[in-house]
Amino acid sequence: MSWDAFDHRCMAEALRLARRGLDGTHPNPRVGCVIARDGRVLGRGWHAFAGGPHAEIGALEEAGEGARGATAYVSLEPCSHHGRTAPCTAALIEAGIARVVSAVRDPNPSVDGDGERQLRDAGVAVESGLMAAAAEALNAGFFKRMRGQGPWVRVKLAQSLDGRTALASGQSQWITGEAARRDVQAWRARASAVLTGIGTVRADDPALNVRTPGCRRQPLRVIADSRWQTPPAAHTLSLEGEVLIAGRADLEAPAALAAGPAELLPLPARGAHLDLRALMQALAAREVNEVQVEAGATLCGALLEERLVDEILLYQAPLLLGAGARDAFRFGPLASMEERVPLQWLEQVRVGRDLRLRLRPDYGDR
Ligand code: AOF
Ligand code: ZN
Repeated sequence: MSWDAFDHRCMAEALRLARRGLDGTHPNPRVGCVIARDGRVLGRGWHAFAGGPHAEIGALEEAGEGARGATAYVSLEPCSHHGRTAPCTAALIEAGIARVVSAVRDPNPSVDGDGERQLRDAGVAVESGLMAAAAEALNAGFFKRMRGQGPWVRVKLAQSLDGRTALASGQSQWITGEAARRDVQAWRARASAVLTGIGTVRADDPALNVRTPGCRRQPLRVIADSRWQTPPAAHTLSLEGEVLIAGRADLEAPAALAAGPAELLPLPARGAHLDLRALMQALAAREVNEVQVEAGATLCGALLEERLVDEILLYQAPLLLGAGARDAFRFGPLASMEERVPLQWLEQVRVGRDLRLRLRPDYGDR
């Protein structure tokens, strides 16, 4: 398939529109749509929240009669099923769209190529694959979950230049500056769930909610708490939004916790801890696309060892914390350099006085 510069511009615009749904569409993907004809954009749309209209519908509405004979650029294959809303394929056909260019096939088993098929059967020219990598990266969690591989796990860290995340006392406020802390809120907001460990709950009593103005959805807050030790008075339990406490099924949760606002999730044990794969499966079953982990070295290290980490969101502060301060990941010790965990750089940007580094563990087939 060959696409010209205008095709690329339109798809880039559809992807920009899709990003407007970054923190709103859970559990749906972020999708954008541009309708254009003769080198002119006639309609723009995006999916804002689950249950709301799909991207194509808004763009068709804006284009009106202009949609007849036009091209629709969609950052995801148009849906062909009746979900919370009617199929977009029917709306595109009805409006007289002549050509659909989509970035990537919808991995949802209820669509998965059926959208393209329906459009073709109705005589619409269908092209797929334009800017596919960018479209998939925007919905990495949705794609991973729909492929049955669980949610996308992003570990957020704030560390000193010597790789420390807190003093030995646990004191960690603040390693990074205000701009970085605001940025963390934005990444939290786009996650379906925020995961922490009981160690962090006991040491920091974190809120774990999203406090950006205008925030419409609180991610599910999850506490990995093998022994059901979450204090019933923990701050996060008193805030708006759902809380899930995951503990060992072979241990009984105290009555005070069971009577509280949090839902309890008993899981199989793995040694003295939780089976973290079972936890991720349980989250995927709740339609969690992206999990943001904000935890201490024990949980982060265990996730890394289980090869469950998809991405590290690292805020690197220009300061040193010295001997005895806490590590970011507790695992190992490694017997040889063969066992080291290689990471790939995804991004490096300055955020205020700190650096934001995004990395992806490259587990290879070690
Ligand atoms: C599109 N355009 O903008 C989106 C799509 O329950 P529903 O009706 O909202 O459908 C959700 C499914 O539709 C979702 O799992 C994904 O397969 C697709 N999302 N499709 O054509 C959109 N958001
Ligand atoms: Zn749709």
